[in-house]
Amino acid sequence: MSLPLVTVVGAGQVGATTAHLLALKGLADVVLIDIVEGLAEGKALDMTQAAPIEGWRGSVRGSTDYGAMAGSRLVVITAGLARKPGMSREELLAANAQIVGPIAERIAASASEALIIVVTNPLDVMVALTLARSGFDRRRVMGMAGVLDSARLRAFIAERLGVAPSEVEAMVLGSHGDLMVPVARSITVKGNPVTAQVSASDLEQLFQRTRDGGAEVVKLLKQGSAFYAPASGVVEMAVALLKDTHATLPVCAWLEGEYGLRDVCIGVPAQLGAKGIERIVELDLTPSERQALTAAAGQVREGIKSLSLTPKAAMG
Ligand code: A3D
Repeated sequence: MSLPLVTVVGAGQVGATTAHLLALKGLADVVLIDIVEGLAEGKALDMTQAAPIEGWRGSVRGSTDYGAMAGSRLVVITAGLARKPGMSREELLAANAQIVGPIAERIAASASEALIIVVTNPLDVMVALTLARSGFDRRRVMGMAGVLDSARLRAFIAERLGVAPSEVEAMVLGSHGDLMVPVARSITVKGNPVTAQVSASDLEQLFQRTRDGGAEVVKLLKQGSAFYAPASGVVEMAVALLKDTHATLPVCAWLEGEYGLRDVCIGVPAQLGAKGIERIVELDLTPSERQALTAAAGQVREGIKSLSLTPKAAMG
């Protein structure tokens, strides 16, 4: 049976780790693309030489040519800058829009049937930009952040309670970073509500550590930012899309009235399958969670406005 083709644009930390995981898990033939001459080719060659040891059967190719993505079932956008010290949110947004906008157009030209997962920050605005510039239907364009934020929270809760991380379930919605919205009632440990096992103040501390999860890694690394867990987050979404599992995961999606929000991209639970987002799942939120989601959407809307993406353009 042939494997689906997945292209990862950006062969940096997140992109290369994503390509490696996709190959290692036997999920896809992978094309890795980067503008830096030799970078994607070199990393792809290195991974290819691991295949006999690891026993995966897919191929990994590297290129500087966007045409190499032709025929992709899925394209993952990781190209762009991470926020550097002293760089404002607006500066990051403007710089990455210059990178992501043209890539979205190239995807529409070379892989017009593909689904797209965006990873580049600021995530929610980059998803809206990709939607606008690719002209794709909103079901086919989504962002990865909620899976990562949920995984961070699950890891911290598991550590606190001394249980396996896989025994903790959690759903984090909203915007990536400060404006994330953890849904306390969705959190279970071995199937039981976390609220029965962790006090409200301890839980709030774990939420705050999750909000600061990326910054905590950056502070330790001193250079660059998190990439192992982000790549795992992308691959969890890719499995649902490529294997048509109908899994419900928190993803950044364009809303048209769900959660009382429209014309904005924000993290919400969505059922994923071969056609992309099959359904946005509306959880019963508390008034404060709903308020936090609306506040996060407000900030994303400001970013969308700064790129002059009108709602109409954003839906292509
Ligand atoms: P890094 O290791 O710098 O890789 C970025 C790569 O993009 C580099 O190799 C560049 O050469 C390449 N690139 C730049 N412009 C282009 C282009 N036009 N076409 C192809 N390749 C290009 O960064 P990283 O991998 O650590 O992070 C990549 C992005 O993901 C950043 O914006 C991060 O902030 C973001 N990120 C988001 C999350 C989320 O959870 C949303 C997590 C981790 C990283």
